[in-house]
Amino acid sequence: MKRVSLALALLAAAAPLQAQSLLYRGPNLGGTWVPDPGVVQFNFVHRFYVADASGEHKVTNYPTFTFALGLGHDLAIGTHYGTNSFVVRNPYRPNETEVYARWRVTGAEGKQGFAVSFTPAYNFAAHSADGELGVDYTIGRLTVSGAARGMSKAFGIDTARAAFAGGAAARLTDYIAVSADVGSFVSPTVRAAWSVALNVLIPGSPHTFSFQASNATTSTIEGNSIGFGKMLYGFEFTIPLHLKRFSPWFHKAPKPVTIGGPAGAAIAAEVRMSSVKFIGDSITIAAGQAVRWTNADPVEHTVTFDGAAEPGSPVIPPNGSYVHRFDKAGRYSYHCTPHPFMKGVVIVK
Ligand SMILES: [Cu+2]
Repeated sequence: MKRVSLALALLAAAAPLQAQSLLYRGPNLGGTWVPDPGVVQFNFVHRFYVADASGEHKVTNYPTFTFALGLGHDLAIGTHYGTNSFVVRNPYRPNETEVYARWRVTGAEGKQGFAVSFTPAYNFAAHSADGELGVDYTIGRLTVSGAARGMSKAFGIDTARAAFAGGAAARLTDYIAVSADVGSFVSPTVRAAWSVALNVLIPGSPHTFSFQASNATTSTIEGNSIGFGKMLYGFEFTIPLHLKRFSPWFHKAPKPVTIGGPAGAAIAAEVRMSSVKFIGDSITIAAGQAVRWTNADPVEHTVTFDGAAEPGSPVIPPNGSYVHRFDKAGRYSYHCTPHPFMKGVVIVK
């Protein structure tokens, strides 16, 4: 039983900090991911090739921006915007916008077993109603994915078409994965799309990053199904934005909290952290007295002593304060870890 709970704890630790990780899907698969409620997911795919025929090494770029908002109940709405698309060529429309909704019927990212989602979409460049049924199966460190896609007017041509895609992502460690996929139209008149990637979870952050090679120019349902004549290199970066983080814009200052503060210490001096400065940057107290730092800024600060003279504070949130008692005479210089240019000194006599 103990062993089982330890294994479960390890599994939980291995899961990424936030949903929507490149460690669980191939570059050209929409996957089954849905952002957590109140989270805006911003993903940025950037691919390019270098034309050296003219000797000028011209770089041509193929970016796709993804924005998706988690609505709760495994629902999301989102958009893909590709600014150099080859999906609609006649008449040529380089800018491709797709809006979509997604409903994850079952499963969750990183959870063992099946995950299934439906993604109805509309492609404004092609004037096409598109859709994808995505299925993932995760077993241990491997996730296998498949997608069935339908389009009412793919490429802006008045013919309904279907495409299929499949791929896999293998997590070599908790932080590194390799993935690959291929997508093709049924009875294809166009080139199939493929991709391979090396994916990393950036430690201590909710971000994932991939280095990739592919022949697809955009990350829409249509773009993920059609290859381009050239091999493109590039990357994807995933950024979850918690809307809660922006609440200070709309609400009063958060409740005051005090960190540290040994019982019975007489507070002999106050230091305000304001405008990214320590106001009262040099103070003198007697041994056994305490100093209180109060954060009047909307960002987090720390009181970190140089050369580890004293333990120092954890992160002090906006409106938070930190109390520290100095028992020995000396000169204690300190700074803020996120803002090393914030400096101060406590002189204890
Ligand atoms: Cu600071």
